[in-house]
Amino acid sequence: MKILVLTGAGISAESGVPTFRGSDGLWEGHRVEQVATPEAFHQNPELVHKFYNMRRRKLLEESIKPNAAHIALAEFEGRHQGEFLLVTQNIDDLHQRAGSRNVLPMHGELLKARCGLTGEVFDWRDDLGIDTPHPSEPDLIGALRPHIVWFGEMPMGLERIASFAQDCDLFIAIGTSAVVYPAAGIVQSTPATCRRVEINLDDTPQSDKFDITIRGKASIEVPKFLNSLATPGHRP
Ligand code: BV8
Repeated sequence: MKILVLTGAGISAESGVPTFRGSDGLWEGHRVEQVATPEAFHQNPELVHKFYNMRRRKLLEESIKPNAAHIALAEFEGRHQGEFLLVTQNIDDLHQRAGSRNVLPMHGELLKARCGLTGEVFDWRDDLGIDTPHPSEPDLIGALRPHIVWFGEMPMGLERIASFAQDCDLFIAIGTSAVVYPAAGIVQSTPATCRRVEINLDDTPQSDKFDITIRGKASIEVPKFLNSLATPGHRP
């Protein structure tokens, strides 16, 4: 069985990482959609760096760790015989820390920085600023940006996602409000034969595209659902 999983901020909520729309999508009075854009970065790089520095520091706090949903996905992947791809919209590293291997962070990664000139990507756990020197060219100042896909920018791995989705047998969307495209449209690129399962606290604009909608917390419902798949002869 070829399985595609798509996760959003809701899977990390119980780990203490704030969601976007649960916090009404505001940050210090700014709409996230206004801060997470190349235009905002061009006009006010300090503000945008501050936004991501704050989130990077939070992610690196001792208390922030994978929850039962992240762990269940990693364990399921380890047991699964068929193809498995975990696409996440999240920029945290909780799936990776839980042990998931085939992770595709389609909106980038908070713990990485990218050189705006060369496109080089670096692991990055410190603050970033307009005065941050390039790791391999110290006299090149201010060339680094967060390795994040902003609104209006092309998400990562779209071709791989599309080709995986077109013949997958099971698609599971977990903890996403399904309002951001093209991520929200992935469900519609799965074949008619694919079983589509949505695990979320609330209904979403895409809920009617799913065969099964499970309402509840990811840390409870994801392990429960994945265990049900492990039951011999279970057809989701
Ligand atoms: C693109 C990184 C072109 C940044 C993110 C005008 C101008 C430009 C573009 C557009 C435009 N109008 C529309 C667009 C397209 C735009 C878009 O969709 N906008 C929306 C707002 C309408 N999309 C883009 O710009 C994308 N790029 O279109 O480029 C293109 C496209 C294709 C091909 C070529 C070119 C780029 C979008 C990526 C933006 N970057 N993140 C950062 O993180 O700072 S998006 C950001 O919001 C997150 O990464 C996340 O992906 C996204 C959605 O959030 P969710 O993950 O769903 O989280 P949310 O809080 O919304 O929902 C949480 C859900 O969990 C809720 O339903 C809740 O009920 C549930 N939940 C909560 N707790 C739990 C739970 N469920 C279970 N258990 C719990 N405990």
